[in-house]
Amino acid sequence: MLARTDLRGADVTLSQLRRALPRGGTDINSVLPVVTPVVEAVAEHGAQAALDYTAQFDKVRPASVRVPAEVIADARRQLDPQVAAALEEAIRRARLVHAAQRRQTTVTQVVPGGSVAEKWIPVGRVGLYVPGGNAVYPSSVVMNVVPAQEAGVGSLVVASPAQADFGGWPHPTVLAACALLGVDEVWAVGGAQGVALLAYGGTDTDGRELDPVDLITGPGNIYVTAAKRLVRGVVGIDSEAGPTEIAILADDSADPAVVAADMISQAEHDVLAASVLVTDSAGLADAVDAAVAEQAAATKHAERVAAALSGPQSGIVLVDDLETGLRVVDAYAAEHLEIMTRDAQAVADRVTSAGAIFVGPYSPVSLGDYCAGSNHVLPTSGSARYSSGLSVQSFLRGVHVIDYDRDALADIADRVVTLAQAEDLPAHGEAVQARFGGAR
Ligand code: HSO
Ligand code: ZN
Repeated sequence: MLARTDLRGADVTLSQLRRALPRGGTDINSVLPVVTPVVEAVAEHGAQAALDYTAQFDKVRPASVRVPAEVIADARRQLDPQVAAALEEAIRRARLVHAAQRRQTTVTQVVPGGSVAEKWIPVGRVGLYVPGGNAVYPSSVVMNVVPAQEAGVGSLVVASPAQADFGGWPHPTVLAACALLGVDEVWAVGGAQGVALLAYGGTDTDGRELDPVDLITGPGNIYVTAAKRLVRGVVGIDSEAGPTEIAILADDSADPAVVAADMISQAEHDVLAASVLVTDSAGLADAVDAAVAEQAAATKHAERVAAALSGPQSGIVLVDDLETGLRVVDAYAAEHLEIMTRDAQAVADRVTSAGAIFVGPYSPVSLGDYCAGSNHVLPTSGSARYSSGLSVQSFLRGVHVIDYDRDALADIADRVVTLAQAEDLPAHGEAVQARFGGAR
C-alpha cells in the first residue's frame, strides 16, 4: 500500500529531497472561483447571505447565527460524563502549557533617560473556527480557545458548521466543549461563509449585532482555507492549514505495529492526509508495510485510510543512516514528527523543522491531538520551516513603547539628522531639530 522511495547510496540535494516527498494535492487557487463570490456576498449582505449559503451547502438553515444560550447549556447537560471528564483533563493540561507561554513586558534602558519597552497586548476580538466534516472536533475547540484565553483575549467567538442532524446547531459535543471552557458566543455557520461572516460581521435574524473579529484561527477544509486567504488583510489569520501529516523517523529498534498504528491514526482524518516513514532499516520498512496492510483493513474508516496511505503524499523513505534521515525530515518539515529511534531524545534535539516533535514510543501524535497539553493546531505543508503552531503568542501583539527625555534625544539628534539626510528625507531630521529651536 505504501509507496517506497529509496534514497540509499544517493547524494541528494535539498530540492531532490523536497521532491522525494510530495504534498497532498490541495490547490487553494482551484477553489477561489467558487469561494470568492461567497465571501463577496457575505461582505455585502452579512448574516442573511451567510445563512443562505448555509442552507445551500449544509442543507439546513439555523434559526439564528448565534447559538442560543439554552442550546449550549443543554449540550453541556447531556454530555457523556466520561467525555466531560476527558475534556476537562485535556483543558487542564493545555492551560498548564499555554499559561507558561505568557509574555512579560520587557523594558530596555537604551541610554540614561531613553528606554524602549515591549508590551504584549492581546488581540481584541477573535474568531475561532472549529471544523465539521469527517469528524467532530471538540478537541479543536480546546486547542483554539485555551491559548486565546490565556493570552487575555477579551472577546471570542467560536464558529462551527450548522448540522442538519442537530436542528441546525453545531454538533452538541462542540457546544459542550465551549460550555466547559466558558465560551458563550458560538455561531452556527461554517465553510467559506462562516469565515467571511467572522471577517465582516452582520446582523443576526433577531436583530442582534454580530461583531466582526480582528483575527481568525483554526483549521478547516479547502473552502475555509481559501476564504481565510481572501479575508486576510481585513482580519489576521493564523495560517493556511492543509491536510494533516505525520512523519516518523525510526530505526530498527521501533515496533512496526506501533509505527503502523500511528501512520493509520492520522490517515484517518482525510483521504489527503500524509503518513510518511523515514527509516534506515529495510527490515522495519517491510514489517511496517505488512502491519499497515493488516491494521488498515480492520480499522473503522478503512476506505479513507487506504486512500490516504496509497496517495502520492504517503510512503516509506529508505535512507542510509539516521543522519540522512534527519536531513529528509527537516526538508519535509512535517506537521507532526515522531522520533522512534534509540536515544530518541538526542535525535529529537537535532531536528530543526517540524510543527511538533513526539519523542519515543510513548509520545504518540494521538496523545498530542488530545491530552498532552501541547497544541494540535500546527503548521502543515512544509510551513513548519518558517512558522509555528497555535500558541498564546498567536493572540498577542508586541508593541514597542518609546520614551526618551530631552537630554537623551539631544544626545542622539545629530545621528538622526545624518541618517535622515542620507535617505533624502530631511523633514525627518527637522522634526527632531524643531524641539531644540530649529536647525543647529
Ligand atoms: N491531528 C489533527 C488534530 C486532531 N486529531 C483533532 C484528532 N482530533 C491535526 O493536528
Ligand atoms: Zn489527529
